[in-house]
Amino acid sequence: MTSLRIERVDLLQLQLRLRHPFVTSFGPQHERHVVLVRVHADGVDGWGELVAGRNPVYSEETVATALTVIRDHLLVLTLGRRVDDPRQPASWWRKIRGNPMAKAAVEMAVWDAWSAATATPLAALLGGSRTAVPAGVSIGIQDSTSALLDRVEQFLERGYVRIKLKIAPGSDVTPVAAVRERFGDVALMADANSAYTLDDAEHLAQLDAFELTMIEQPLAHDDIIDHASLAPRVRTPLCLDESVRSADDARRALHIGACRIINCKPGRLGGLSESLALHDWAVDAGVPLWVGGMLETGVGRLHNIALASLPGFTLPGDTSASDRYWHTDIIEPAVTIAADGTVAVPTVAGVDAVLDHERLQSLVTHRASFTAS
Ligand code: OSB
Ligand code: MG
Repeated sequence: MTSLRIERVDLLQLQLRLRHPFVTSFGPQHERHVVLVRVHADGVDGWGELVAGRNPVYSEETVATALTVIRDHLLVLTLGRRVDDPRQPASWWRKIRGNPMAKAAVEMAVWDAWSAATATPLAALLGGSRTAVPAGVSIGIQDSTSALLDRVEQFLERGYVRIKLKIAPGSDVTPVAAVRERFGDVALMADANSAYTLDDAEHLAQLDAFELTMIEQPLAHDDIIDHASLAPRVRTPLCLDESVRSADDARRALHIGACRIINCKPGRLGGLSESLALHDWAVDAGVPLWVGGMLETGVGRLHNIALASLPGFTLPGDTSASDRYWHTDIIEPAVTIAADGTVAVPTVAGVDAVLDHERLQSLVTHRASFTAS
């Protein structure tokens, strides 16, 4: 039986420019401040990626708060301990409230170390069976409808099978109508990132004309009650992202009719263990699920794709290729789209084997190491 002692944790910070600015209802984003977590345990290295932003706009977590929580609270409960099941770290940290992205960054590194130590691909460890998952893409708000149509066309040409459009007041019905009109019955959805209120119910109902598979998180980031009031006023299914932070949150949201679909992001849920709990609940409850993204580098991207191989992820997610955001990824080979519009589920056991270590070293701006005393 495998057992790993967590001997050292390294935090590596890097700053990466996006190929194109990514514009959402939060505003434009030009770069990502990435923190990679390396867990060194019994001779193997496992990697995790912090998905918190520089600014607390998607959730209250930031790179700075997550670094503090990891250093001062998670690592003291982690270093020197033995893992004989990668579900354990999440339980060690249960008394630490919130801070799911900080937890996920470390927890996913432990899963990845487990994958390397047992020579088992992460997808297999998690119970995934698919060998490829559909490629979906999230498209930011563009300056004009013609720019948006060009962008959608490029992604469809590259093979993406589902298009998600970011919307916000002033950029919603018109661009969605234009994309539907131009590209026929392409699988289409919209993500509002909390930009509306219940007063906008009639306006949002105008989107019903375009047969979207869902509207993601139209209302407040921490709300389910108003979403439950909105749901019967629109025909389009609602999906929750920001306001579901645990499998229990999902159960409560479904119970009151706040959503019909859930976006599963391991960073928002505190890691892969909670993602599995959400997955298993969703399968039981018959709730469609998909894997979201947070503009990950190859590290988090491979983890997300492995997760998406589970049977309960019944809808295409924001599982895009490396070149969606990066000129050069920090993994080699990068994630690419196959001719059939899918991305391959990684068969490698541990991200370390595909990390471009040289390139990574050249990008790191700050590093810190913590060892078991
Ligand atoms: O709401 O799903 C979101 C990116 C950053 C923060 C929040 C979200 C997103 C995306 C992009 O939509 C998903 C991706 O392509 O990684
Ligand atoms: Mg979202």
